[in-house]
Amino acid sequence: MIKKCLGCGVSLQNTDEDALGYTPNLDNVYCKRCFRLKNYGEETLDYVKEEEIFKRVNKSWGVVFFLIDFLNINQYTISLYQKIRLPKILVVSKCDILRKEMKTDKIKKWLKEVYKVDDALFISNKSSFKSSNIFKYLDSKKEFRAYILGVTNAGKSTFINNLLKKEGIKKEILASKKPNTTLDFIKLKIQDYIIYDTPGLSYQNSNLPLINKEIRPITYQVKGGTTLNVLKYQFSFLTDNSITFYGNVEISREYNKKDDELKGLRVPANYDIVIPGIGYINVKKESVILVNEEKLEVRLDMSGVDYE
Ligand SMILES: Nc1nc2c(ncn2[C@@H]2O[C@H](COP(=O)(O)OP(=O)(O)OP(=O)(O)O)[C@@H](O)[C@H]2O)c(=O)[nH]1
Ligand SMILES: [Mg+2]
Repeated sequence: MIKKCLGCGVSLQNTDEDALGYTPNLDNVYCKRCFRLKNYGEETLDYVKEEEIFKRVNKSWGVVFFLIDFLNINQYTISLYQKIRLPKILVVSKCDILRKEMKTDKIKKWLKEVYKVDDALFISNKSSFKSSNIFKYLDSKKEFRAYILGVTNAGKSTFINNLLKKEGIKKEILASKKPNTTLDFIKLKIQDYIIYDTPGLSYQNSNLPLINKEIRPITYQVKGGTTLNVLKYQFSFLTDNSITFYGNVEISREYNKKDDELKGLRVPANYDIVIPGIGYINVKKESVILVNEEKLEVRLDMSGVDYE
């Protein structure tokens, strides 16, 4: 039987030092890349193409749990979720980052209203959200096979490691703050269930900040003529507004910045401008905002959904 690296899931080999899965000694549990990532935090640029992941999952059977952390819920990641043809459920991961007012039933309603997602589970690898809910869900569907899919760094491998730990199984898949840690499907038996860890799906522009802290929204009263810079994204306000940024990167302000390349983005009152992989900006007043990216998603914010 071919032995697989417990870190990334790739078949171990001792012949090609430059290829994936290389280890000088086939008795090792981790390949050289995972050993270096685990011990020295050294990352590589390898990743698995999303078509390969979908092809493999879609011709299989079982239930797909699709993990996305709250700040990464957007049109793009939901479109990935929609590509799955197996029975599936969206799982909002890292729920310890949610603020108290971001209640799960509120998020569920908003997911339904904005993204037409009917149901969701909520988990965290760091707080009391129950991971065993996935077993209950599998039982309700009379299934015992599950694929844990999702965006890179959503916490898939950490989630599976927690399940293994709870069962007293002494195995640990590699989890890290670097993107694309897992590089192949990893099959695990937990109780009577078969659980697959899978490689993360990526945004085209990787190199995004790790999301792991409680969301701390920052509100700005912006004057017309203000530009906000969020990493490579620029937002120039023509008129006064009140905005709140939800994300975990530094943002800077400039005044009367000249840039002819910007395009106008119409934003209704109480809508969000989504910044892929980073978070979103909630805009209080209807306005046209000049941005340096085409086709940014604008969506109804959570306060806009009718909660009884
Ligand atoms: N705050 C918080 N951080 C988490 C949680 N789960 C995982 N993390 C962190 O998120 C990072 C990514 O975790 P992984 O488990 O490697 O994520 P993954 O989805 O397997 O990533 P890929 O294999 O690259 O697709 C690590 O730094 C984890 O410590 C969680 O529930 N809450
Ligand atoms: Mg992983």
